[in-house]
Amino acid sequence: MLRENSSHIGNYDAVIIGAGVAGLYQIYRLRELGMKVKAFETGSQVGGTWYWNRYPGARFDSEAYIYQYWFSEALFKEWSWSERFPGQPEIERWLNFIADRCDLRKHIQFKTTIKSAHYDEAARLWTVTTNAGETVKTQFLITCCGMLSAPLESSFPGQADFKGQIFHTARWPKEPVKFAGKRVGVIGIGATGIQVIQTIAPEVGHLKVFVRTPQYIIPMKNPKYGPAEIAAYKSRFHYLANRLPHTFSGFEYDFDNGAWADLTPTQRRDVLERIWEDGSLQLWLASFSEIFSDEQVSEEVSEFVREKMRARLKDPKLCDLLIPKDYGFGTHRVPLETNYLEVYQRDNVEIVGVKSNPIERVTPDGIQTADGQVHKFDIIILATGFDAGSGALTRIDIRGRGGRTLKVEWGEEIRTTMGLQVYGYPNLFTTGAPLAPSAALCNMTTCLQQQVDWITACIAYMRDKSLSVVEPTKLAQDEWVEHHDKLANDTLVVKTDSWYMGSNVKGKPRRLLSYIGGVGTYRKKCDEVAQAGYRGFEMR
Ligand code: NA7
Repeated sequence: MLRENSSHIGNYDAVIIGAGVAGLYQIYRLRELGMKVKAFETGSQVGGTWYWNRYPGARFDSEAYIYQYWFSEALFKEWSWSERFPGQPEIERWLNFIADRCDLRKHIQFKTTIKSAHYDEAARLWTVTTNAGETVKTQFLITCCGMLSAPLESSFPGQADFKGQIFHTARWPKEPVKFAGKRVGVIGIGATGIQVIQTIAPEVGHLKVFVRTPQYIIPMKNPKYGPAEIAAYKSRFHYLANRLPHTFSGFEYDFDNGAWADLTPTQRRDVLERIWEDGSLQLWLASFSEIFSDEQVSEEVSEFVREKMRARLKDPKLCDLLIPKDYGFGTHRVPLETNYLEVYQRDNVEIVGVKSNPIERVTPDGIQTADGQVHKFDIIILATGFDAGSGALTRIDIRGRGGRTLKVEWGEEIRTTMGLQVYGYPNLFTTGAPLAPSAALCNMTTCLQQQVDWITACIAYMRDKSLSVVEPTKLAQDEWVEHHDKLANDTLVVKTDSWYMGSNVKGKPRRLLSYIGGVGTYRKKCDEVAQAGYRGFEMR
């Protein structure tokens, strides 16, 4: 038996949860302030999203040269990307390179999951407990858990009894999975499902794809990079570092095509065709902002994409199952793809429509639909997504002032102050959390670095003034939630069901999880708050 206190492994100025894009940068920044920092990471290595999502075909939908850290021109230039949208192994190698070059690993305890974090008001400290029962005490607790890191792994009854192999895409094994000759079922055609399906289709014996809601898509253009392309993007370091923080989505491109109403139908079409040809998320995040708010523009751009999809799918039955009809283009995530639609024309690929004939359960042999049919498989792949934004935090027992718990509070309503703090939870900072512009509507590295920089500056300010506790006021949080909702409710995004609205998780309170005012606007608001001595954040 452990003696009392024998599991206490230290006192820190700051504890960071997660060693992905945000966690690594947060360690780096707080170390610069001379703080004693410790990070905990469930994985056995750094990388976060890019450690866990090692499923076949996983790759960037952000251009590699913008999915970057901007604190060091030398580091940016030291790493050379092999293509415009590289795959997961290369991205994971890059994050390991960052961790090594910045000597960050020594601050990280791997293979450790944080189970609870309780705030002690009298001591003004958080007690953080790991899965092994170890505890640490810390003044500041900073969650860098990622927005899409709580996988929906147990989606169906009977999964444990399946005789074959069953994987959620975000818990993919490190050892290669053998697909040759196998009967494979994939559930889900979000950004993840599409990458998996287009990658494994040529390899598997037979593939059945369970499709509930059709997806708009954009064909990816992914040229390989040689010395000339690498030199060209590297020479743009300063331009990119200055530009990305100010665009709508933290990408290089922005809504620079003029107002829809000012253009003729021919001019609009020309813009759409030109942007379509770019083979990036530009059509979604930087064509016409009206697609998010104006029903008619939304319908016209949606129809433009449907037309492109029809031309490739040809078969009316495939068109019926795979082309969206009842929600607008871009009102949830638009995946990039490569020959994804053509996969359904292969002899070894079949679609099972499960909108009106839903999946009921997993049986020992396969997947049973409501009509009683059992589809037999050797391998089942769950590309069923995540409890986004809030899930990573509600899976930890986080208790703030007066014993309040985040799980209970967010079970009723998900509220934050600028996605950076939560009222009632002093000295808890969050990155990639709800009500800030993260994954849904932002190039993640842009948003996460901005949040880490803001948090670091806030802590530096407090240390400078010998203040030890910071917490948003109830009023500041109410105002932020109201502002967030006002912007959200003026858009079409709130009308579409997806993880953006939390509607993919039964019982989750409905609210747009990402701030939709734009990355540049959000940054400006955060900066104004800081410049006004952290207005709305009480310090003592
Ligand atoms: P998503 O985008 O949440 O997609 C999940 C998919 O799984 C989606 O097609 C769902 O259909 C489908 N799904 C979930 N449950 C079921 C059931 N019960 N039956 C049939 N189909 C089901 O997750 P991803 O991992 O693809 O992407 C998440 C983000 O990661 C992405 O947006 C990028 O930012 C990176 P539905 O649409 O609910 O009908």
